[in-house]
Amino acid sequence: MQEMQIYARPSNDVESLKKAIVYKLVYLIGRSPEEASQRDWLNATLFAVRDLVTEGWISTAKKSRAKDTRRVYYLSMEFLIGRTLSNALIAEGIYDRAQQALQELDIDLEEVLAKEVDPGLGNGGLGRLAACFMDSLATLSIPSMGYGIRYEYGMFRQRIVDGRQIEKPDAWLEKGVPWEFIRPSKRFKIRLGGHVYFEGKKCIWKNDEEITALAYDQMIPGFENDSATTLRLWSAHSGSTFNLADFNKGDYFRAMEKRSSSENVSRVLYPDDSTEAGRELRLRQEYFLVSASLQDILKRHLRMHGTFDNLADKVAIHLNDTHPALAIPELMRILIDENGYTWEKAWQMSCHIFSYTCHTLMSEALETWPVEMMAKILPRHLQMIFEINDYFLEHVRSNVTTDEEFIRRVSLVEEGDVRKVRMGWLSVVGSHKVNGVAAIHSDLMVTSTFADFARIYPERFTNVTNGITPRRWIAVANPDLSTLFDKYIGKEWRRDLTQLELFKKHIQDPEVKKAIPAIKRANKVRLANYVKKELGVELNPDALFDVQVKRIHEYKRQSLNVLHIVARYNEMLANPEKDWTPRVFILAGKAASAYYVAKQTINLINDIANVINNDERLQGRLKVVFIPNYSVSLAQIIIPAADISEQISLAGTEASGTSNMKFALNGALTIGTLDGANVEILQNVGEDNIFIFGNTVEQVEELRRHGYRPFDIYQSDQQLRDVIDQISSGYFSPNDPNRYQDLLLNGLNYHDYYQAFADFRSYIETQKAVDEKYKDQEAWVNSALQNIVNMSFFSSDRTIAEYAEKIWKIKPLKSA
Ligand code: 475
Repeated sequence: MQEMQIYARPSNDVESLKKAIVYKLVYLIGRSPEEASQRDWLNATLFAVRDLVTEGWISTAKKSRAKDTRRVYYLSMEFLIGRTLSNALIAEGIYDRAQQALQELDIDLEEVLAKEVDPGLGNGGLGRLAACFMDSLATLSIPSMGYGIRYEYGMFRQRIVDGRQIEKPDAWLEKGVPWEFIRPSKRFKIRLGGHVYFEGKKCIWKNDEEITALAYDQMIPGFENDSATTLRLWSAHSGSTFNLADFNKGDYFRAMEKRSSSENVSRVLYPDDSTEAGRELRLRQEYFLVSASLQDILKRHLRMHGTFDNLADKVAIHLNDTHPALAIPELMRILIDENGYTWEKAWQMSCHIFSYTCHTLMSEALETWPVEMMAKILPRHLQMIFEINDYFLEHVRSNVTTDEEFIRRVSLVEEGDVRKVRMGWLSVVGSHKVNGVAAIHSDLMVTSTFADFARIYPERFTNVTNGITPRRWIAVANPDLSTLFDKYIGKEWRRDLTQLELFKKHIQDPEVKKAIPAIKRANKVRLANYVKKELGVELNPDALFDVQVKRIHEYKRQSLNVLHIVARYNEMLANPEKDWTPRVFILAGKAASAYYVAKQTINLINDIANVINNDERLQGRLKVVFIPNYSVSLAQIIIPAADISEQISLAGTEASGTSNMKFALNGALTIGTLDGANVEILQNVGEDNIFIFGNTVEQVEELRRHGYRPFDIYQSDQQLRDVIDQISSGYFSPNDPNRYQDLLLNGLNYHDYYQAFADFRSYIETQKAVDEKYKDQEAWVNSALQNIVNMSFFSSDRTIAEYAEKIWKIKPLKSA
């Protein structure tokens, strides 16, 4: 059929935008401008801007089909994409025009932007990384697609009541999502349960449950490149399918009743960061994502090629951690059972197709599934995993070692009271590349978690250091800094962060040296206003803003931060006349709902804040705030306002960290351990521009080997002892003096698994160096500038270019 171009790209001048917005308001939303609410204006603007992106999106897909090059599918249980409108306006290069269009309609763009829901479809770093990656895939025009789950309820909303975390459901869909496209024709049946039997050599899986997966698409616009990639999120639908077993038994009513329960599979995001409870619903969710995505990928491939013979040439599938690792046995099953491929051929294709990123080193975070549970839900997949295991162990025995201890360790099935499938092992065995997310993490990966596998497959392991998108984390979050860059080096840094090299020429320019602290101060005022409005606490924008924002977890050591705050409080009271650098400590983050210690930590921070903020002897020189409900949109306000970025995890525990990069790029100085990407930040900014403290990985291990005794440190360090005694005596919780006994005595004094006491002294001393440096504003601004201009390595565009070249073997689509 001859191609018809019967649609025209809408114009994006101010006048056209204005018309388009009003048109959407009236004809799509059904409101007149006079009666429209802010949300109506937001939605009208979103619809109008969506139109601008759509044409480039359609033509990107067309181009990609025509070129027929390899494409990458990024499978992730989480995508924390953040608000879409501001990002889209910047990608389309029409922020100012949209602002003016709305202004002419008497509407304030900033106010409208703040109305957008921030979909919380992720827990933390892993989910946000996936979102930065989508942005970079689009900007680099890499043939790609993201697949995830459209959870009805995302990450819980966090409220703080009497200092404690309360979780509230996040019903983000209720207000409508104008940015998405529902795809009623993209629906797939997801089969679950039942049993397996053989007909001759052919294996048949007779399932007894069916769910329908329905696709919702979001465009991810590239930066001013007329192209966009797709994020396809699956929603569970009972549709017209039923529990077949019940239906066949003639139990119509029960079959109907189960319809809504089958939709449970996409009901809610698991609010756990790094530790999984091994719950059945989670396993079903993982398979739901995998099965729907693979059916979609394979159908597309078959439509284009009519055969799967060349599947591995055309398809790369990336596993964002082990959560979608069932894709490996699922692809094997489809190729063998449904398409008659031999085991060897299917395995060869599969290994070529899959690659896997590991995001953690903590052994408790490595996913395993009880064999029994898997047998019930995915009987054929379990069988396939056993077959993969036999094949793999045979390979090990004949090529590596016959040591049975070794074999037992690397087996995909953990033996014991409860036999379990090890998803990390499965991911390594079934992928051609496995990467860690920062240099130190990738090194540790091959010497600890995957040491045995590194012996079996030495060429398989590699590093790709994480990155962040400069579009959202500078252009959207820090408009004043963007304007400064634009003035000196033009606009291209948004697409190519190495352009910051050009800015190096200007860092001695007196105007730049004046602009940097002025921009920082304005961002601090913006945050202070937010805090005043939300918490009623007054912050002094001339104080040093010291920020730790991330999930609350013992290994991230918010507790160490707390120890320092209390130590400082005591010192200030003891020496009130001293020339104290005024400080504001800002913390935010969610605790997994069942994570007692993390919740206690939040309570403690709030209790301490309450005492300190009301202690007039401090003369306002010390403030502590815990900002509730940390999210992408809050990060956009908090991070550009930071002077100090707290990255204080125990060395060897934080795989990479990504907020560390966002802070530094926005001109904060890091106080951090030699952990995760901090190590590479140090290499890039130089040791004069970062505050490194604490034990190294080697020292941490040495302490563990020789019996770490936190109580000895407590006894020998008077300042630490005072702090601990003060907290445990109920100084900060007078109505409940024993509140922190558990946390302190059992948690820290006797175990202190994450060695906060061991790093306490060095942390305190380093914090003093921070104070001193802040007094010398010129030195501080110089260091801030060194941080900013040396961050280009940490652009997610660099990260994605590395994945594309080293792992996926995919080239960008050249614009035609
Ligand atoms: C690391 N989330 C960061 C970041 O690579 C790293 C785990 C289980 C279930 C649900 N979510 C998770 C994570 O493991 C996670 O967010 N990991 C983080 O990935 C990106 O920068 O160091 O902790």
